[in-house]
Amino acid sequence: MERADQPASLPSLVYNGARRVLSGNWTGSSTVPSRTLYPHQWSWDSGFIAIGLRHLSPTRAQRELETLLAAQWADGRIPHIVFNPEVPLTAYFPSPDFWRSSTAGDKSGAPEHIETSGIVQPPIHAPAAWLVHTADPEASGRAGFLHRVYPRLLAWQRYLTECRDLGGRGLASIVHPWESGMDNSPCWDPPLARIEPAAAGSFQRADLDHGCPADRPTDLDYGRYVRLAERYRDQGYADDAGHPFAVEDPGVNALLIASEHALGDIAAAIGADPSDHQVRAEELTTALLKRLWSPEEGLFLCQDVITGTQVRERSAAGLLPLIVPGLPEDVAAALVRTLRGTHFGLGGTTRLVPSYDLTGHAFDPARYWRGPAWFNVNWLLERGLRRHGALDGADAIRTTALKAAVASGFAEYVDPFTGEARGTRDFSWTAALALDLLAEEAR
Ligand code: 2M8
Repeated sequence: MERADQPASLPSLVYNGARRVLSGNWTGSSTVPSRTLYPHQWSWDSGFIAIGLRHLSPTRAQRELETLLAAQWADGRIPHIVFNPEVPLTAYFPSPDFWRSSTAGDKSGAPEHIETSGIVQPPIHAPAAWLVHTADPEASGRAGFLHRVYPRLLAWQRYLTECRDLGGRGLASIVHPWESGMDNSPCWDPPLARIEPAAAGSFQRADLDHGCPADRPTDLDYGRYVRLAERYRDQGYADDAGHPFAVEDPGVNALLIASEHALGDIAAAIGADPSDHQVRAEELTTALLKRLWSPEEGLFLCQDVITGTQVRERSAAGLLPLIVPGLPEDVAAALVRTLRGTHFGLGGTTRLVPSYDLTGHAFDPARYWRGPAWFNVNWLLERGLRRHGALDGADAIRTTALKAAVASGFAEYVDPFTGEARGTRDFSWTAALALDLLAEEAR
């Protein structure tokens, strides 16, 4: 028990701070990433949020995921944003009147009465659903949670593995940088350079009202993001009508494999046959290793599907396959060496793993996904290091992330060298994943 005259301990600062952030960002049916910068529901954010919320309220964590799944399209896609109709259109761009999902997306099965974006984000949802279930399996069983979400998660997995295998190589492609979740990564610079930007003045950014321009993407990149999204919308969000941007990203595909494993766990728990998921997980792992592993770099690299070339940039996405169960031990060991080496500096120059190569030509410790450390990426790597027995590395990330979360005011991201806060504060997944790391420490 802490005495009133003693400074609060780190666990209580994490627990109370995270609970405050998650309560403040709860809308009654889901959690916004940030009240200011991101005032709607985001897909992969909700997955990470549910993973942390399960420690406060497994029921609320179930609700978080089920609210998102209620906006799933008939073709299986889970949209990257579910819009709250009570939020003014000017609060976030691109707003629902840009995406026009219920009309432009009707042939692809967009919901009629909920407005969403038309692109997707990385598939963290099946692992999140499984972790939420394990927080209180009996209550989850009584509520029928896994029975309800399994068919939806299955349709989502099939959308990615079938409609998005644009290279025909057994991996999913992203068709917009935002689909990676690592929106402004230098990995997108070469494929984006081919896209004619939307005219400046044809759209009005809202992010600069809340974020520092030096930390956010440039206007030129924003113009290209807008052009790509407009084009996809104008083809009815169809995936068989051609894409000017199509990239196989190792982070997205690593989560796809983790999802197939989680679907196997869910299937077994509800009395369905998990063997199909096990076979698919192995097939995806084989394709990931064959297509994206670079033994010379000790890292997975993105593949530009349109040009058929490797994107020669080192990003944290290339480390994320560490979370894949059954990754060959020599590959896992090489990834751990890369994490600790000059490009990511873990345990040496950096406090948390940076989003991009410290020695890369585009490295910037402050700019969005071009160097800063993000808590979700570090949480995934903590899980991966632990899975592969690199316990000291996992413990170091966990301790540093907990301290940085509190010291930064639960920042969206931090400077990888100093831990200085960047982006918006009171950010939901930072709070949620800190809670999960705290629970890991207690275990
Ligand atoms: C950021 O992305 C949105 C677009 O989706 C934006 O910049 O406006 C990314 O960090 C993304 O990974 C995250 O899901 C989203 C909300 O937190 O913000």
